[in-house]
Amino acid sequence: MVNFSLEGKVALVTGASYGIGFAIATAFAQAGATIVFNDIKQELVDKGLAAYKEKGIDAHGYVCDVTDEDAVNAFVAQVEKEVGVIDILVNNAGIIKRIPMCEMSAAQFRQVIDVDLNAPFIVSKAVIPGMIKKGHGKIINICSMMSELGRETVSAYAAAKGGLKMLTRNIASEYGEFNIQCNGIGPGYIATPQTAPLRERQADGSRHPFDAFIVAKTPAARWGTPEDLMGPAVFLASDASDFVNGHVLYVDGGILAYIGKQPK
Ligand code: NAP
Ligand code: GCO
Repeated sequence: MVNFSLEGKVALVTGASYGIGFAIATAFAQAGATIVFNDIKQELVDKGLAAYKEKGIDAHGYVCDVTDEDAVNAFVAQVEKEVGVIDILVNNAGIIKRIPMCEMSAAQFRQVIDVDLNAPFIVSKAVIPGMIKKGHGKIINICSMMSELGRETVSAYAAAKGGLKMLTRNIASEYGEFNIQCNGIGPGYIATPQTAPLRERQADGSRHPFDAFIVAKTPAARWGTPEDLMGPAVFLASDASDFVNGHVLYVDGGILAYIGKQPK
């Protein structure tokens, strides 16, 4: 029988106090996994712990900045001691800066690359040795439409998420022989705090032009929700996807398949 169960598995989802990470971790818990998450600030970890508790999930929350290699190594060692060796990693923590490229400083560009690309490298390399010892592992990198497409103001984010797609393929290539599968999820436009500025109502009550643009660009004719990512994430974390490796699963309501609305 096809096996989507995560019973007995330890799953680390980074930056999962709220938003997409929270929904993915919730789905993993519902499928039987023990949840570990981190965030940069204690207050966010506390908020996350309360939100998981409300859903009946006994999650383990830690403070850790995923860009800090020493802190990540210490965090993963602590999780292995206190909770167990990690079977599933979701590199979810991410930031975006919407700044026209010629106005963006190199420091701002580096900061986005640091969180969205360097950190998945740092966290993956911290958990892979444990996965090799266990004889299996699943790594899911949260990519983006911007792993494939560009647009005004998101040069650093697109460079990072494009790089993350290739890091995904490389981890699959390098560690597939150890029964580790590394895949990406490319969410479409999802209603979370990260995209809130793109959905703000205008002073006259009308839709933000970008909001209207995305709804028109999406065959599903709506923004995605974090819950839309739950099923795909459970699939990629479970034994059901054991021969899926180095793939990016776009969960975008059809955006990438669509040329756009024809003019009337
Ligand atoms: P979000 O609401 O902004 O949540 C991101 C989380 O990552 C926050 O909890 C944030 O904490 C945490 N984080 C940021 N930097 C961190 C660091 N250095 N160390 C640890 N945690 C850190 O974002 P989201 O929309 O749920 O997005 C989650 C992931 O999906 C991101 O990688 C994003 O790029 C990607 N994504 C989002 C969309 C979308 O439409 N929303 C689409 C495609 C891909 P703070 O609150 O403290 O910053
Ligand atoms: C933007 C958005 C996107 C999304 C997402 C798309 O400004 O264009 O924030 O980049 O968050 O990553 O998949």
